[in-house]
Amino acid sequence: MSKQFQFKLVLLGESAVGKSSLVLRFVKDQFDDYRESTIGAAFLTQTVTLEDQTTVKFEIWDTAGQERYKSLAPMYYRNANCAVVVYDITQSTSLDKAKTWIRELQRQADPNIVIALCGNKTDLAARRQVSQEEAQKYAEEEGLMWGETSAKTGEGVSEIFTAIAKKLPLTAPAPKTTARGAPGSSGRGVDLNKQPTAGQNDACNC
Ligand SMILES: Nc1nc2c(ncn2[C@@H]2O[C@H](COP(=O)(O)OP(=O)(O)OP(=O)(O)O)[C@@H](O)[C@H]2O)c(=O)[nH]1
Ligand SMILES: [Mg+2]
Repeated sequence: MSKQFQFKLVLLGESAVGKSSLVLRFVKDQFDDYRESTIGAAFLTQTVTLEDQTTVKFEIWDTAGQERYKSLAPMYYRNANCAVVVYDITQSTSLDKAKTWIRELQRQADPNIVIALCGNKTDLAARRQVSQEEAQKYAEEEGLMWGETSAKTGEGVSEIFTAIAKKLPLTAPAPKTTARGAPGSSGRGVDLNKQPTAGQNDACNC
Protein backbone atom coordinates (compact mmCIF):
# COMPACT_ATOMS: atom_id res chain seq x y z
CA MET A 1 0.00 0.00 0.00
CA SER A 2 1.33 3.46 -0.84
CA LYS A 3 2.22 5.81 1.98
CA GLN A 4 -0.15 8.54 3.04
CA PHE A 5 0.80 11.56 5.09
CA GLN A 6 -1.02 14.61 6.33
CA PHE A 7 0.45 17.98 7.15
CA LYS A 8 -0.79 21.33 8.36
CA LEU A 9 -0.14 24.24 6.02
CA VAL A 10 -0.74 27.89 6.82
CA LEU A 11 -0.96 30.75 4.32
CA LEU A 12 0.21 34.15 5.49
CA GLY A 13 0.66 37.49 3.76
CA GLU A 14 -0.75 40.96 3.30
CA SER A 15 -4.41 41.35 2.41
CA ALA A 16 -5.21 41.06 -1.32
CA VAL A 17 -1.98 39.33 -2.36
CA GLY A 18 -4.10 36.34 -3.40
CA LYS A 19 -3.85 33.76 -0.59
CA SER A 20 -7.47 32.63 -0.88
CA SER A 21 -7.23 32.69 -4.67
CA LEU A 22 -4.18 30.41 -4.56
CA VAL A 23 -6.03 27.97 -2.33
CA LEU A 24 -9.12 28.09 -4.55
CA ARG A 25 -6.95 27.33 -7.59
CA PHE A 26 -5.12 24.52 -5.79
CA VAL A 27 -8.20 22.91 -4.24
CA LYS A 28 -10.92 23.51 -6.86
CA ASP A 29 -8.98 24.69 -9.93
CA GLN A 30 -11.12 27.84 -10.02
CA PHE A 31 -10.51 31.59 -9.97
CA ASP A 32 -12.71 34.48 -8.95
CA ASP A 33 -12.03 38.05 -10.14
CA TYR A 34 -14.05 39.44 -7.26
CA ARG A 35 -13.13 37.61 -4.09
CA GLU A 36 -14.24 38.81 -0.70
CA SER A 37 -11.47 39.45 1.78
CA THR A 38 -11.18 36.57 4.25
CA ILE A 39 -12.71 37.00 7.70
CA GLY A 40 -10.74 35.25 10.45
CA ALA A 41 -9.49 32.22 8.52
CA ALA A 42 -10.74 29.50 6.20
CA PHE A 43 -10.00 25.77 6.31
CA LEU A 44 -9.68 23.52 3.26
CA THR A 45 -7.92 20.29 2.39
CA GLN A 46 -6.26 18.99 -0.72
CA THR A 47 -4.19 15.90 -1.45
CA VAL A 48 -1.24 15.64 -3.80
CA THR A 49 0.17 12.38 -5.13
CA LEU A 50 3.92 12.18 -5.68
CA GLU A 51 5.65 10.09 -8.38
CA ASP A 52 6.18 7.16 -6.02
CA GLN A 53 2.42 7.18 -5.24
CA THR A 54 2.98 8.66 -1.79
CA THR A 55 0.01 10.89 -1.03
CA VAL A 56 0.30 14.05 1.02
CA LYS A 57 -2.89 15.54 2.39
CA PHE A 58 -2.61 19.24 3.20
CA GLU A 59 -4.84 20.66 5.91
CA ILE A 60 -4.82 24.27 4.82
CA TRP A 61 -5.43 27.29 7.01
CA ASP A 62 -5.97 30.34 4.82
CA THR A 63 -5.54 33.26 7.20
CA ALA A 64 -6.98 36.75 6.83
CA GLY A 65 -4.39 39.34 5.84
CA GLN A 66 -6.18 42.39 7.15
CA GLU A 67 -4.34 44.01 10.04
CA ARG A 68 -7.25 43.60 12.44
CA TYR A 69 -6.86 39.79 12.30
CA LYS A 70 -3.11 39.79 12.90
CA SER A 71 -3.37 38.57 16.49
CA LEU A 72 -5.13 35.38 15.33
CA ALA A 73 -2.23 34.22 13.17
CA PRO A 74 -0.15 32.46 15.88
CA MET A 75 -3.08 30.12 16.51
CA TYR A 76 -2.75 28.91 12.91
CA TYR A 77 1.01 28.85 12.44
CA ARG A 78 1.98 27.54 15.86
CA ASN A 79 1.56 23.87 14.93
CA ALA A 80 1.94 24.19 11.20
CA ASN A 81 4.35 21.87 9.38
CA CYS A 82 4.65 24.26 6.47
CA ALA A 83 3.86 27.87 5.63
CA VAL A 84 3.31 29.61 2.32
CA VAL A 85 4.07 33.30 2.73
CA VAL A 86 2.59 35.16 -0.20
CA TYR A 87 3.43 38.53 -1.74
CA ASP A 88 2.10 40.26 -4.86
CA ILE A 89 4.83 40.80 -7.48
CA THR A 90 3.16 44.11 -8.44
CA GLN A 91 3.40 45.52 -4.87
CA SER A 92 6.87 45.81 -3.35
CA THR A 93 5.38 46.68 0.04
CA SER A 94 3.80 43.22 0.08
CA LEU A 95 7.28 41.67 0.00
CA ASP A 96 8.21 43.77 3.05
CA LYS A 97 5.13 42.40 4.78
CA ALA A 98 6.07 38.85 3.75
CA LYS A 99 9.52 39.35 5.28
CA THR A 100 7.89 40.44 8.53
CA TRP A 101 5.82 37.24 8.57
CA ILE A 102 8.90 35.15 7.85
CA ARG A 103 10.80 36.75 10.76
CA GLU A 104 7.84 36.02 13.02
CA LEU A 105 7.71 32.38 11.85
CA GLN A 106 11.46 32.00 12.39
CA ARG A 107 11.07 33.24 15.96
CA GLN A 108 7.77 31.71 16.99
CA ALA A 109 6.83 28.73 14.81
CA ASP A 110 8.12 25.15 14.99
CA PRO A 111 11.86 25.25 14.22
CA ASN A 112 11.37 22.51 11.60
CA ILE A 113 8.67 24.38 9.72
CA VAL A 114 9.10 24.35 5.93
CA ILE A 115 8.58 27.88 4.61
CA ALA A 116 7.89 28.76 0.98
CA LEU A 117 7.93 32.36 -0.21
CA CYS A 118 5.46 32.78 -3.05
CA GLY A 119 5.28 35.71 -5.48
CA ASN A 120 1.73 35.73 -6.87
CA LYS A 121 0.04 37.47 -9.84
CA THR A 122 2.63 36.67 -12.53
CA ASP A 123 -0.09 37.31 -15.11
CA LEU A 124 0.38 41.00 -14.22
CA ALA A 125 4.11 40.92 -15.07
CA ALA A 126 3.82 44.23 -16.95
CA ARG A 127 3.25 45.90 -13.56
CA ARG A 128 5.99 43.96 -11.78
CA GLN A 129 7.69 45.78 -8.86
CA VAL A 130 9.50 42.80 -7.30
CA SER A 131 12.14 41.16 -9.48
CA GLN A 132 12.65 37.42 -9.42
CA GLU A 133 16.32 37.97 -8.56
CA GLU A 134 15.55 40.09 -5.49
CA ALA A 135 13.03 37.62 -4.06
CA GLN A 136 15.07 34.55 -4.89
CA LYS A 137 18.21 36.03 -3.32
CA TYR A 138 16.33 36.86 -0.11
CA ALA A 139 14.81 33.34 -0.03
CA GLU A 140 18.23 31.74 -0.49
CA GLU A 141 19.75 33.84 2.30
CA GLU A 142 16.96 32.79 4.64
CA GLY A 143 16.91 29.13 3.55
CA LEU A 144 13.36 29.30 2.19
CA MET A 145 11.75 27.70 -0.80
CA TRP A 146 10.67 30.22 -3.40
CA GLY A 147 8.37 30.25 -6.39
CA GLU A 148 6.11 32.48 -8.47
CA THR A 149 2.47 31.78 -9.25
CA SER A 150 -0.62 33.13 -10.89
CA ALA A 151 -3.80 32.05 -9.17
CA LYS A 152 -5.58 33.55 -12.18
CA THR A 153 -3.94 31.40 -14.88
CA GLY A 154 -2.89 28.57 -12.56
CA GLU A 155 0.78 28.96 -13.49
CA GLY A 156 3.10 27.54 -10.83
CA VAL A 157 0.35 26.77 -8.33
CA SER A 158 0.37 22.98 -8.15
CA GLU A 159 4.18 23.10 -8.57
CA ILE A 160 4.72 25.07 -5.37
CA PHE A 161 2.49 22.78 -3.28
CA THR A 162 4.10 19.67 -4.79
CA ALA A 163 7.57 21.07 -4.07
CA ILE A 164 6.54 21.60 -0.45
CA ALA A 165 5.16 18.06 -0.23
CA LYS A 166 8.51 16.72 -1.44
CA LYS A 167 10.40 18.80 1.09
CA LEU A 168 8.38 17.58 4.06
CA PRO A 169 9.79 14.74 6.17
CA LEU A 170 7.94 11.85 4.53
CA THR A 171 10.12 9.30 6.24
CA ALA A 172 9.59 10.63 9.75
CA PRO A 173 8.07 8.22 12.23
CA ALA A 174 4.36 8.77 12.70
CA PRO A 175 3.81 10.88 15.78
CA LYS A 176 0.73 10.78 17.96
CA THR A 177 -2.27 12.44 16.41
CA THR A 178 -5.12 14.46 17.85
CA ALA A 179 -8.22 16.06 16.39
CA ARG A 180 -7.62 16.61 12.70
CA GLY A 181 -8.11 20.04 11.28
CA ALA A 182 -8.18 21.93 14.52
CA PRO A 183 -5.59 24.64 14.92
CA GLY A 184 -3.22 23.69 17.67
CA SER A 185 -3.48 19.94 17.19
CA SER A 186 -0.66 17.53 16.32
CA GLY A 187 2.44 19.35 15.27
CA ARG A 188 3.94 16.94 12.75
CA GLY A 189 2.99 14.97 9.69
CA VAL A 190 0.97 11.86 10.24
CA ASP A 191 1.52 8.60 8.39
CA LEU A 192 -2.09 7.61 7.79
CA ASN A 193 -1.17 3.99 7.10
CA LYS A 194 0.48 3.45 10.42
CA GLN A 195 -1.81 1.55 12.76
CA PRO A 196 -1.27 1.93 16.48
CA THR A 197 0.07 -1.30 17.98
CA ALA A 198 -2.25 -2.95 20.51
CA GLY A 199 -1.61 -1.61 23.99
CA GLN A 200 0.55 1.24 22.66
CA ASN A 201 -2.15 3.64 21.62
CA ASP A 202 -0.56 6.47 23.52
CA ALA A 203 2.95 5.79 22.29
CA CYS A 204 4.63 8.95 21.10
CA ASN A 205 7.50 8.87 18.66
CA CYS A 206 8.19 12.58 18.91
N1 LIG B 1 -4.55 39.22 -11.83
C1 LIG B 1 -4.54 38.45 -10.75
N2 LIG B 1 -5.37 38.75 -9.72
C2 LIG B 1 -5.33 37.94 -8.64
C3 LIG B 1 -4.47 36.82 -8.53
N3 LIG B 1 -4.68 36.23 -7.33
C4 LIG B 1 -5.63 36.94 -6.71
N4 LIG B 1 -6.04 37.98 -7.50
C5 LIG B 1 -7.05 38.98 -7.17
O1 LIG B 1 -6.60 39.71 -6.06
C6 LIG B 1 -7.69 40.04 -5.19
C7 LIG B 1 -7.41 39.55 -3.77
O2 LIG B 1 -7.35 38.13 -3.79
P1 LIG B 1 -7.62 37.26 -2.46
O3 LIG B 1 -7.34 35.86 -2.84
O4 LIG B 1 -8.94 37.58 -1.88
O5 LIG B 1 -6.47 37.85 -1.51
P2 LIG B 1 -6.15 37.40 0.00
O6 LIG B 1 -4.67 37.41 0.11
O7 LIG B 1 -6.85 36.15 0.34
O8 LIG B 1 -6.73 38.62 0.84
P3 LIG B 1 -7.24 38.59 2.40
O9 LIG B 1 -8.24 37.50 2.52
O10 LIG B 1 -7.84 39.96 2.64
O11 LIG B 1 -6.05 38.38 3.24
C8 LIG B 1 -8.94 39.41 -5.81
O12 LIG B 1 -9.63 40.40 -6.54
C9 LIG B 1 -8.39 38.36 -6.74
O13 LIG B 1 -9.23 38.13 -7.84
C10 LIG B 1 -3.62 36.54 -9.65
O14 LIG B 1 -2.81 35.60 -9.67
N5 LIG B 1 -3.69 37.41 -10.70
MG1 LIG C 1 -8.26 35.68 1.72
